Amino acid sequence: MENLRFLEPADAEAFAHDGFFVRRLFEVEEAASMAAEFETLTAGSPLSPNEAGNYYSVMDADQALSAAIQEWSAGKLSPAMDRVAVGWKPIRTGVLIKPAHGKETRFHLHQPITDHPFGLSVIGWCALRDCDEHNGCLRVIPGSHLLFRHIGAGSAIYPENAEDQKLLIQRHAIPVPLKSGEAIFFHNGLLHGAHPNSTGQARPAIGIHFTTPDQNPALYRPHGDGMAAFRLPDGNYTGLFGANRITELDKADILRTFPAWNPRPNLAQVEALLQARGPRAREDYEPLDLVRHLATPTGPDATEDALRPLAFRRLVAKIPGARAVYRLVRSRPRISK
Ligand SMILES: O=C(O)CCC(=O)C(=O)O
Repeated sequence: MENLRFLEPADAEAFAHDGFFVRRLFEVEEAASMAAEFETLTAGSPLSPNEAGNYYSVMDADQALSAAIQEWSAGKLSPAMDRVAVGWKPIRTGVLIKPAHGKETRFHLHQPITDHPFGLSVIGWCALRDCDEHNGCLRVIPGSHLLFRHIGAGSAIYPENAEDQKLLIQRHAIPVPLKSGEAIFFHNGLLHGAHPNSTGQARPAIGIHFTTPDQNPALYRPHGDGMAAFRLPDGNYTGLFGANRITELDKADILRTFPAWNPRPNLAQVEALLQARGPRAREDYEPLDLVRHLATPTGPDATEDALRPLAFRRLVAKIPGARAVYRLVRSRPRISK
């Protein structure tokens, strides 16, 4: 896994297969004292809710506050991270608080955060109070980190069709309840969201986004018909989401441009790929090409039927030379009789 390595083999295995794992990062007492320290740090400075208004975060409009939170959280997380992985490089850290009675965080997929959009990047999200489905724990779709060649501006959810999304979430999403001090580590490309907080107490969490040492922070924005990766004005994310910062990005800071890949998969395609757990999407590999032929199935056995051709292709792909023969056959013009 490039030059970032999780110390526990079981963590590395779960991360590769499902796109996440859970492990204890802080003792319960440490987590409680961090939650208290954070309250003191931010006392008298109201945090800004995120765009959806459902949690407060380091993406605070007040840049001085955002920088202070980032520094504080980095100081807490760096020593703890060394117990989980080697070869990690922090890109940003922060605190995510879902207020009492905060709404759900809708499922989404992050855009890349570095100049290597298909390089490894990971989020560590550590509960500073026990959390479950009642007070806003995260929920994820295991295996979804492999599927999408997603760069798009902001976050997205695939499939885009609302009915398909509902079914995908019903069938495949799992909650990730955590005890105070435990953390989920998940791939930046994993579909995830958070339950609402239906309690009267805020749900605090501390978070870190980290990558391999060769990557540097970048911001992706639309550019012409595609997307561009921009170098960050100060070389980091602090305060970037505060008022007006994004408009300061300059064309001179474009690191690279990319096509606007817009996969628009349907439910059958997403489910087939989830089941197949093939290699991860990357610049020169679009997993959806394997399942373009699948239409959203209807009827009780339809999903099984839809999966059959994919299972056959995967079997054939294991036979040496079969890919080349397959390509040759496919490339010959069809002659109608
Ligand atoms: O902390 C939360 O409730 C949601 C966090 C999340 O979805 C994110 O950081 O992308």
